[in-house]
Amino acid sequence: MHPPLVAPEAEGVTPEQRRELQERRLRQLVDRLLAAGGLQAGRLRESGVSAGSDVRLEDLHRLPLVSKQDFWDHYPFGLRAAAEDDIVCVHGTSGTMGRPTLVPYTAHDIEVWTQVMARALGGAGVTRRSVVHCAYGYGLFTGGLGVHHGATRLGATVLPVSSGATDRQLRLLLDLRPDVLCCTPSYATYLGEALASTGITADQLSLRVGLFGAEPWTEEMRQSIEGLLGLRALNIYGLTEVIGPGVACESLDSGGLLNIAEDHFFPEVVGPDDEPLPDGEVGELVFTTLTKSGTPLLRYRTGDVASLSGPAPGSPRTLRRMSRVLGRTDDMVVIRGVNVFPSEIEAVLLADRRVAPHYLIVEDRRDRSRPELRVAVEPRDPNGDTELLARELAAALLGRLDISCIVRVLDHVPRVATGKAQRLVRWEHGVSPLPGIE
Ligand code: DLL
Repeated sequence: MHPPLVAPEAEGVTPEQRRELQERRLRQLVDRLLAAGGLQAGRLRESGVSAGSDVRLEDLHRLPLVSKQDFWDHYPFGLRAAAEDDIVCVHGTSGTMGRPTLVPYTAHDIEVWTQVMARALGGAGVTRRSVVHCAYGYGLFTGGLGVHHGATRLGATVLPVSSGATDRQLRLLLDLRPDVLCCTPSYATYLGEALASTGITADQLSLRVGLFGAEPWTEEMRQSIEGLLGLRALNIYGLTEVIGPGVACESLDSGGLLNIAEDHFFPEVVGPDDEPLPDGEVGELVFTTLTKSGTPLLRYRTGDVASLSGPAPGSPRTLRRMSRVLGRTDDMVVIRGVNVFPSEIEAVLLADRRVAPHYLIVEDRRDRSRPELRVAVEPRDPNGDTELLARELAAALLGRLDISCIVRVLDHVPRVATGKAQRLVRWEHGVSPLPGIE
């Protein structure tokens, strides 16, 4: 089933037509950056570019990169390229390291964001008849308002519930019968379990589809959420620096990969030496914001690890696609020489039906000469054989990751009711981050 395109002139053109548009937009972007002066203009000039006409799409990989560190070094608004009077709002993220990254938007940027979010929702089958329960946080975080902009553009009814107050969320899910749910995958799990604990089953709800993102999740988590809530769970990706949610999103017909809004956000994947990687190879995602004006970015390195692919065969959507985010370049844990992504651990844990979808990974570096990975899980059945479960999970982790982990089965692993789930903590000294994990 192919949900209709919201913007056929953008989503459905031939790759050649799109490439022409991308190149034209890239040249305009370079001219905008050069005219604005500042950090990116300086780097462009240093690399020998003095006008947009110097640049071709196929040479993009030779141009300088920009990173989160550049946002921090030029805090708060050093990467702004538009006049102050043209800024209409600011969004931000606490980021993975707890430091804020602030991004000023122009009215034009909000329009781009609204369009790409309308496309993302449309690909999930959302129409003007839909009721969208939006439980992403509203505020500096882009989740709530991003979904809101896109859903209103489609003419759907939005319930701007924001995050938290779970009892009220359940009430609204039952009384207002939304067919679309948007929130983080960890909050979807939390909502699903809260429902189950009140004796309500998924078939008493009217949910049909959910757009879940803002944090890493796995195929196993998808199955768990689909079972808990009785809907089709799709993955939506984005980041504040680039625009917010809507940079890429699965559609009902995208074959498990995420369609990239590549007419606005040109994707690349680079390897450890920043060399460009071909489709299918896993590396760091880099985006160029072809049309943004408030904080345009040439080759922004996201820190997110994924691979690129061509368009979904047989789909009217001709956009290139990306895999789900497999990890971050900066949350990759290197334990005794082995690179481990938390998502791989999640896949092993949630593949075991005895494990509830709540866990915490502790990177224990108290003894620097012998770092350990400790994994706390919660059993679905508190009366099951927890020792056997711990042993079997440790064996499965060893089989998949090639390193030994210490698995602890605990009565309760803390849940996330607001914000993004933090599933990896580092323990270098002091008290244990979770009693029972020692
Ligand atoms: O999380 C934007 C967003 C809101 C995306 C709602 C999807 C839904 P930031 O707060 O700036 O923006 O965080 C961006 O979150 O670099 C990824 O590391 C991570 N992330 C976002 N979506 C996904 C996803 C929003 N679907 C950072 N899978 C990104 C894995 C994701 N990680």
